[in-house]
Amino acid sequence: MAALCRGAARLTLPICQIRQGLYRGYSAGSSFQYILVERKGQSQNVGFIQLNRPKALNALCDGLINELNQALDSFESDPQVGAIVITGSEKAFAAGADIKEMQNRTFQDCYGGSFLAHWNRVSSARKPVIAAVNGFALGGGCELAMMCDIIYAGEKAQFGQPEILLGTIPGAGGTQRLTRAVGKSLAMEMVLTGDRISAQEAKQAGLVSKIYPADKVVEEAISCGEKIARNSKLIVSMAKESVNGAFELSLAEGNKLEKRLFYSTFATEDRKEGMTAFVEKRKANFTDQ
Ligand code: CO8
Repeated sequence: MAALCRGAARLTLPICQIRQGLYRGYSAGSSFQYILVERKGQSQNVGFIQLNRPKALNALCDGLINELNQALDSFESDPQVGAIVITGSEKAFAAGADIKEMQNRTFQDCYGGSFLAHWNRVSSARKPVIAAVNGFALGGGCELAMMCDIIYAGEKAQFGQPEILLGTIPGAGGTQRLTRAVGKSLAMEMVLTGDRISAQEAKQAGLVSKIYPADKVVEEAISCGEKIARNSKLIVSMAKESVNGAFELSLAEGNKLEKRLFYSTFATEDRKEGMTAFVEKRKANFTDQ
């Protein structure tokens, strides 16, 4: 399937090096074709994934998604990494699922083969994931950004769900996450017309949390990742789980989940350390225990 993808650069990193946290640069003959992977930040504690299929505006072919999932698995199991940033290029975060790869699919292929069922790996990440979006975030690209926990946008970013113009509908959460993020009227308008919204409109509607000049978005996303990674990874995961509960549960159930997780923090060393450090007027030294 990966062979179907076109327009990828061949700068890659071996996954084993990512696991060991040993890499400092790119290495020949390594396993990634469609993404670039590094650890960033002063303490090398932010996992960084750059979609790198420039000729196809980072269209999300099957091979790219497989690599993205592998990189996420590696960062999730790397104890040094406390947050992950996903970005694209200045022209495109991602212009959607690969239309050329989908063009000749039949219903039987899709349904029988659970087509693109592995697309939602980002949404099951336990570590926080920040999307740094420049340029087009369309269709599956917008859906990918919305699977992340925080979206930072460049001033010229554009978000859209143009599937309707292709005779189909969003299939990776677009109708659901967009509606929760921006409300029914704007989501309907975007999904039914295929019209895009600007970064400024996306910010106003609550889809993105911050806008920066295009050349600053990635560094700001990394800096946000570093800020998160300075906290206890254990407690950060609990906080993330609790916020995500708001999308799945009733208010009463969500509040119960929050309370259980809040109580659970009292079983951790990091909660003790955090409060002791405050009382002793010093900086907390979290150990993720
Ligand atoms: N798939 C494949 N190739 C693409 C895609 C894409 N989504 N988008 C751009 N490309 C390719 C173009 O074909 C072109 O390649 P080539 O040079 O070989 O012809 C190259 O990228 C550059 O594109 P353009 O020449 O079109 O560049 P422009 O700057 O003129 O236009 C646009 C940029 C506006 C982004 C335009 O390329 C465009 O409209 N792209 C398609 C956007 C789109 O419709 N996205 C939605 C795709 S469907 C989808 O995402 C469904 C997800 C469902 C997930 C289901 C999971 C279960």
